[in-house]
Amino acid sequence: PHGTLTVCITGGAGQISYSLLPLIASGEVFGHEQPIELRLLDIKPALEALNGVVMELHDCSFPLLRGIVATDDPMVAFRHADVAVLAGSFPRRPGMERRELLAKNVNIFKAHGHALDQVASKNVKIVVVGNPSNTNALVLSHFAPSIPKGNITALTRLDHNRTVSQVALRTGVSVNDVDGVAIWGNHSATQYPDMTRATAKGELAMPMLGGRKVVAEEIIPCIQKRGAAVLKARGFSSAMSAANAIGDHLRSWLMGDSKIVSMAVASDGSYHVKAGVYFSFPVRCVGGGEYEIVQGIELGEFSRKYVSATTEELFAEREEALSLL
Ligand code: NAX
Repeated sequence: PHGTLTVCITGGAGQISYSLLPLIASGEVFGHEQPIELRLLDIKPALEALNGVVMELHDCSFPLLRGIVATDDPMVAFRHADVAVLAGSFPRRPGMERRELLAKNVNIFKAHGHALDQVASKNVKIVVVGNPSNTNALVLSHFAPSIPKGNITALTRLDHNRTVSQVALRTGVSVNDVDGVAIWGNHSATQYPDMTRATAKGELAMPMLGGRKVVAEEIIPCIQKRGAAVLKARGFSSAMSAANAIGDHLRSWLMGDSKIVSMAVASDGSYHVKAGVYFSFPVRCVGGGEYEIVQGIELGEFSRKYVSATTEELFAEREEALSLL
């Protein structure tokens, strides 16, 4: 028999949460036997909207949903949390400087890190979604010293899924038949969607994709700028696909995955990325919240220049964030 899993979502009244909640509460993420208690955190001005979300959750009458707490107090929201999805963050306003945005988010992730450190389960599994997600994860871990760094991740599964999908569309196979893609580095425009070892139905995909020139000039920029393209088309940033990716990330991480996936995790010197940042790597998830960074991949010259650019950006973001603490 399963005990109840306490799942906390910050930015509970936001659009990603709205798409994620039915996946979690219906059993799609943690399995159809796993009872769930939800904790929804948002800020005071959003509490009325959050209450509407709670009403709708009740109206869904999900059999696995054993309780809902909606609050603006992180100490209440994170109490005994087993899983925390951190989507609550300060949005970029027109004309806002990057540093100003970073400063707002440093404060949020400082407060949330502190609260998680105090009241969450020591085994809590955390996925940071709010941007800049890798650096927010770093700030969080700094203020949550009692939570193992390996329990903190940032989301790059959306970028990974976008890459899988582009390879499938462009080689004419189904997404199930694509393997071997990876996202390296920051969840930003410097991310490196790596297709050099991708296979479509077991065959190397690069030639079918049109070779290095097409990959470099067309496909990589398409994935790097996909978020902006969705925002431009929809008038809102990606939410359905982001929620779907969060579900995939948590399912792979907690239940295991036969395929290699991408997650931003604490760097440990693998691939010359020194410890000190949250960096997306290809990882193998064996289940139960354990992962290992896949070792031994030969990064050719083509890949190395992308990996160094995104590494440099992450260490620069790290410096900037640390200067704001
Ligand atoms: P929304 O603006 O719809 O929702 C954000 C919610 O967070 C709002 O309800 C807001 O009131 C709340 N919030 C703000 N400060 C808070 C605080 N201190 N504590 C708790 N809640 C707080 O954004 P949404 O579209 O849901 O996106 C959420 C975040 O995900 C954004 O930062 C966005 O940039 C980021 N994304 C990250 C992605 C990734 O792959 N890592 C992809 C999707 C998305 O762009």
